[in-house]
Amino acid sequence: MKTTDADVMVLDEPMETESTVKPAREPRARKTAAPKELKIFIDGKFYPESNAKVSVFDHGLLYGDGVFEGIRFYNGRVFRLEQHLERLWESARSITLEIPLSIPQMTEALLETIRQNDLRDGYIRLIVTRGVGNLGLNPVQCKKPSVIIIAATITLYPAEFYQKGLTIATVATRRISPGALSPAIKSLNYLNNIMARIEANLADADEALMLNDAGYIAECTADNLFVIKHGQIATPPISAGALGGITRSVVFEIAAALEIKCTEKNITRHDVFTADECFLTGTAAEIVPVVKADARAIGNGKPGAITQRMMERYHKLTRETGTPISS
Ligand code: PXG
Repeated sequence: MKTTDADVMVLDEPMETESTVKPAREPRARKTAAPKELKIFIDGKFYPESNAKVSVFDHGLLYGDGVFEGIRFYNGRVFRLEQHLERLWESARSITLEIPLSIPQMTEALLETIRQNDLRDGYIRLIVTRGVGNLGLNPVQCKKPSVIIIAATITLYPAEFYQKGLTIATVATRRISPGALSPAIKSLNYLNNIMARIEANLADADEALMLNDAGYIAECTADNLFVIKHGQIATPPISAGALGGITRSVVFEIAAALEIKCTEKNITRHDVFTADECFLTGTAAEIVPVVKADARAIGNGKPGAITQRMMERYHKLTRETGTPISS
């Protein structure tokens, strides 16, 4: 792929990395090298991050009109890539957004983005926007969806979260109801979750517990919730407003392998308060124990034994399975 645009990197030539770091103001010169700029994939070309830009008329920006995935890669392999792409295509189909690449083309673009950035462990943000339109919200003017792929290193949750567990607080913001917008669509419009997240911050909790309009638990702002009682695991069904999380589905698999019963059922705050154990799942968080809900200790207030077994198994799976990055 060649191009005449000076700001664009071509796929088959090595890129010259520019530094965006301003000269140090301190009198002593810094010894550390300037951080390398990421190479971002936008519609078939790679751009240095300082020059990776989209139009202000893109409806992804104007209206949150688009879909995305957050994917992780570990030890040179992309974890559950097929499942993430399937969910992306389903989200896109649901909002009548036609992804301008085939699944094999998207797979290759994604793997190439990781290679271009010389990464073995990290996080991918894959975005498909409605594309450039006019200031009206009607997407009929948007002729060409844009595909953006960012591969970066990930800032992990502090180790303390996994060792000691985190706290959650029920928030007043309800998970958006399927009659308004299906919570199963991973769209670029995350204001519902962001409002809940703000409430959790204000309540000094690590995550927000979001209920649906009927008062049952849906999920947290970027994670699914599980409770364990008498050795059995339960999580809200998709119909309660939970996203069909990829990590959630891996938990079902691990539970089956460990012969632990794991069911989808409506869960209330009462079930959380009286659970023996509780944990959250998400691509970024992986499996993380919850030890307090609305300032009440869950179980003995420490990460539970089944949760810890699930965490170990999940960790092993992420390091040993997945789509190899190298071609
Ligand atoms: N629920 C919601 C609403 C989510 O957005 C999950 C559950 C967990 O799904 P997975 O497939 O990751 O197990 C998500 C995850 C991030 C980030 O940067 C992740 C999500 C959304 C926003 C940010 O970690 N999605």
